[in-house]
Amino acid sequence: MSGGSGPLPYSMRDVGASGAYNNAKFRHRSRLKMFLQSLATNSSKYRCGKFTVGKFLSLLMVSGLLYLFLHKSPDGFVPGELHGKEVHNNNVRKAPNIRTFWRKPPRLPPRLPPNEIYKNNTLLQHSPSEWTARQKKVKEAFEHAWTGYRNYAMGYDELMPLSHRGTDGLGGLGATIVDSLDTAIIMGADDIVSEASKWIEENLPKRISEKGQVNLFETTIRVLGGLLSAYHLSGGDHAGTGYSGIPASYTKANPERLLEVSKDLADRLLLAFTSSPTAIPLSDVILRDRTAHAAPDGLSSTSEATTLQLEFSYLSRVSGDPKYDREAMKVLEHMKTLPKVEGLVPIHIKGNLYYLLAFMCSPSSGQFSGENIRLGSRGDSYYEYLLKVWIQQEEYRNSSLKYLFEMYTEAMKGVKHLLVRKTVPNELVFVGEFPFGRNGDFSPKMDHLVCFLPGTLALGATKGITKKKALESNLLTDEDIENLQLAEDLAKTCVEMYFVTSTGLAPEIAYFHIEGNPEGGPDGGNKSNKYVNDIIIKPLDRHNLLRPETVESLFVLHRITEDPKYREWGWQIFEAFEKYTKVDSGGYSSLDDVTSLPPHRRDKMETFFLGETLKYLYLLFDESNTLPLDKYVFNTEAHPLPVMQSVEQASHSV
Ligand code: DMJ
Repeated sequence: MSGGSGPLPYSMRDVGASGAYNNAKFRHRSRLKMFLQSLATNSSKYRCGKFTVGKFLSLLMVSGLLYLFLHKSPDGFVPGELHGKEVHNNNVRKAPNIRTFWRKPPRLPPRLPPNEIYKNNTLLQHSPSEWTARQKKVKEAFEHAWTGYRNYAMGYDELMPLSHRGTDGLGGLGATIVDSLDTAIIMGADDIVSEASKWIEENLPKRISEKGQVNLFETTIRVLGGLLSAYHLSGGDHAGTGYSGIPASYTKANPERLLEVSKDLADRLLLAFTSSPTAIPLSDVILRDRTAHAAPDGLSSTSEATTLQLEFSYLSRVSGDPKYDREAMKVLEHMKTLPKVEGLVPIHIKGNLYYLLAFMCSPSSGQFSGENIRLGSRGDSYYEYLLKVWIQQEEYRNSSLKYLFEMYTEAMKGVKHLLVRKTVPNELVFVGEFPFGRNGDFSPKMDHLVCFLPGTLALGATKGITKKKALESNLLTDEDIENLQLAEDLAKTCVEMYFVTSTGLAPEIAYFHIEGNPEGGPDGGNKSNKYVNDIIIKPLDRHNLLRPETVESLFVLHRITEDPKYREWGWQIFEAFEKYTKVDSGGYSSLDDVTSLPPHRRDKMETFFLGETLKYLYLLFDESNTLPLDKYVFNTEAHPLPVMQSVEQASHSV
């Protein structure tokens, strides 16, 4: 497959009249062959005996070619493999000399940016069976990741793939196992389903009753979300095969046990809500003590407090107990009342500690703290859940939950008005930050975490159906179309954050060159990428944690627009993960620096690589619309939960 990005066509002459690229024009010309050919031609002329002006010129040309052949080019192309692209070595720049005039420009294959590859190169239209073969590769990667975890870290939260150990960074609930279970069910990785569900049944209840401190948000999205999704996919809340499209023959888990464990866990987590004097839950729970605590600084992350509702609401639905939904939804109702900046919110909320300290003089607990506005860490999934909670509860979309869609819509207007900018020189669209509020300076910084936004914007535009169907049914407003366009533009920027680096993997954070901003900085190392001067990657931001957000958005955009370029991009990213993060003995590692080759590895495989990244890649290459987006919402950890229809609607569809 062709490389995903690179410089524009070598010259306009390389573009045919039809606008299509003719690859035959770019066959590599060997200098040696050219020299021998010209020597042969000229030597036959010498045999004629006469020394003419023409012969003199030929001799000159031969000498020139000989000179070129024998001297190494100081600054020419250095062919090398980089995601199927050549590397243009710009490191050494010398003043032009005579050789510059003699040397023909190299005739290399055109390296086109992804869009143009899609438009002009029919070779990229892979057949359904090729996509199924690629999907199988993703399943093999998942099995490889699991094998490493099972062999060296079974029962721990995460695998340290280089030192062959496990680590409990998430409270010791075997987070990788629970995060992986629904992915294994979706992929039909039957042995893993059996191993994971056996471990959950035999060990998780005890762990939940004995373990200490866990973070409310992380435990909800990874563990509770994972249990509930596996419960649903195992037929817990529906008879027959349901809407998921997962073959009945695939191994499932025991739904009753999963629901029991979910309730026990959620009952303990619920204390974070009920112990708080405000609508904002405390950030941590001590599981064995059934107590909850605020973070030491008393601040809650906005995204953490507001990214709990899909899970708790679904649990209320399937358990018949409204308390989970009631407590979790109080947070969003409270958020509705807070002052915002064009729908945008600061990333911290004052929590319990502030409340206690300021009990007598300030009613401000539960209010925002500071003015830092961003859609990256601590802000991201607030915006995601405004939309997804509204989508999930179909029966209340036009009534009691309408406010959520209104908050989402206002926020996206705010994003477009305040945060969206374009880079120089190549006009990449990105979402920046206001670290000191909207009256402070704009920062052209974007976390990789922001790459969830293209998927969310696309979902918000069509509500999960295809763009084609939405247009045919006249369902798209001008704003929906605008949001869909922004989604596509941002997705391109997110993939360029990968393609611009030496490894083809994105850094944790990127900065962007904008007009009038003197801030410069190092690039990603792939000099052949068109956007190498648009994207800055600072030394401390060069790590990659195997994060899912970009492939998540590619999956959603592919489902909604049906544009095959999203799959091509996803495949390139998958190949880069395979090349640079796969550990032979099992598992995948994070990287310290995506801009250097070979990249230094970091001894950690995050649970979301199995829970999210590989799941989204698998579904991106899926040929059969498994887990349709108008029937499922994926929680922020990629655990699919069903859209909850009214009881009446549900009984019609059984
Ligand atoms: C995941 O745990 C979730 O997607 C969360 O919302 C953000 N960060 C990680 C993955 O990057």
